Amino acid sequence: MAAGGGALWPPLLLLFVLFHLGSSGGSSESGWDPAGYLLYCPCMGRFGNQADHFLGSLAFARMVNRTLAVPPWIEYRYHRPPYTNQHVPYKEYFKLAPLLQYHRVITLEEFMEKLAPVHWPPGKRVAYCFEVAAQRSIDKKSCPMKDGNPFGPFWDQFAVDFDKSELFGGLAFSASYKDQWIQRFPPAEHPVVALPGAPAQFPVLEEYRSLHRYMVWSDEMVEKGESYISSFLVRPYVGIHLRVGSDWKNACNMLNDGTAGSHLMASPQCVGYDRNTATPLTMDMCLPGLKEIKRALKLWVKKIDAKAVYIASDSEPYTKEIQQLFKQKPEVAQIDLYILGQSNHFIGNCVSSFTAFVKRERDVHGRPSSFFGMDYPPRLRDEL
Ligand SMILES: Nc1nc2c(ncn2[C@@H]2O[C@H](COP(=O)(O)OP(=O)(O)OP(=O)(O)O)[C@@H](O)[C@H]2O)c(=O)[nH]1
Ligand SMILES: *[C@@H]1O[C@H](CO)[C@@H](O)[C@H](O)[C@H]1NC(C)=O
Repeated sequence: MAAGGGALWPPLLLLFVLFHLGSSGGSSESGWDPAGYLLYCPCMGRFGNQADHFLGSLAFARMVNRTLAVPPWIEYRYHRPPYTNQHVPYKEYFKLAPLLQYHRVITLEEFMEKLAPVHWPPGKRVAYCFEVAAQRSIDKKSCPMKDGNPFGPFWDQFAVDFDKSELFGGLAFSASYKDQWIQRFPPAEHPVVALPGAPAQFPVLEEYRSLHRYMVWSDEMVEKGESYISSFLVRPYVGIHLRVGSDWKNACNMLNDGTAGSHLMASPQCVGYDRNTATPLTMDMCLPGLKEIKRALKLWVKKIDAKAVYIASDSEPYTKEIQQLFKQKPEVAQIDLYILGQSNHFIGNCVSSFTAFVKRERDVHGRPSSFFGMDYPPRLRDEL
């Protein structure tokens, strides 16, 4: 008897453990979330833009209580191999686990691999978009999910085609529409909402900036970044972001013809989010000249008694004029972001969302930043 009972126990225990894992529901990687999923393509802009959109999308997913399928980053590699779009898994740069402290997420890769075959099979893939977006299609009723680049290649990497479209109007992604979203798309009838773009605004809203605290660098990135810092830099060091390439000059020219106002791309981060009280956006804040770069650099090097300067740049125009302390340049832009984030003082470009990534990360950790053309930026609402 005793022996028989003993033999019974382990399988029962095993069953219980399996059941327990299986029932963890939407909380993480296994099981199906009855509250539904949210999928989107980070189809606008490069990394800085995609990161802004990611934070807004994370907030939106929580608002409508759907698990967010975290998409890979789209990198445009036109000038070096493989000369096409690269899709870089979120986890290559950041940890997934910290996001779970804020809301339920799964990577899009894992969603496609483990959940889609059963719950979102071919034939049942519905696209969701604004009526106005569908107006551009031939029948005026289809969402432009795969029209052109990067849209087509993005869904093609997962061999996804869409079978039908669900159009909506009179809605926006902001918090005031929360109830309308939930009523319009209950998860029982709309388990997977797939959108052509991010359900978010650009630039990221002020109240969502602090969600950056959940974007934590992966161990590999920390290791690479730290080894770079210890090999080539001495603390304290000033990090600067020079956004001065030819594409940027064109963007900043909008300031000259007076059409831009104070809000141009990421500029709310330095002029303020309220258009009525925003400080004027100057050319030095958008496209700092050599004189301004030298001035700001001198000021902060002296102030923090810096022993080194790290220059991250979209191009290399001032390398001869400004003495660089090392030659090797990291081949991954995100290493630049990491090193700028770790600097003792950071001087960024107010209008750039690449800078905005660094500024948010530093704000979250209480590290000081300034901008070219603005030595003492106003405090934003989410700052510590
Ligand atoms: N490595 C590196 N790349 C940079 C730097 N500045 C800009 N880039 C590249 O240029 C891209 C700029 O696009 P975003 O990241 O969206 O940032 P942005 O400055 O707002 O620029 P736009 O997208 O043109 O509005 C980045 O993603 C990088 O690929 C830099 O300092 N270092
Ligand atoms: C949100 O989704 C989770 C996971 O499916 C569920 O447990 C919870 O009850 C939902 N909350 C609301 C308010 O619907």
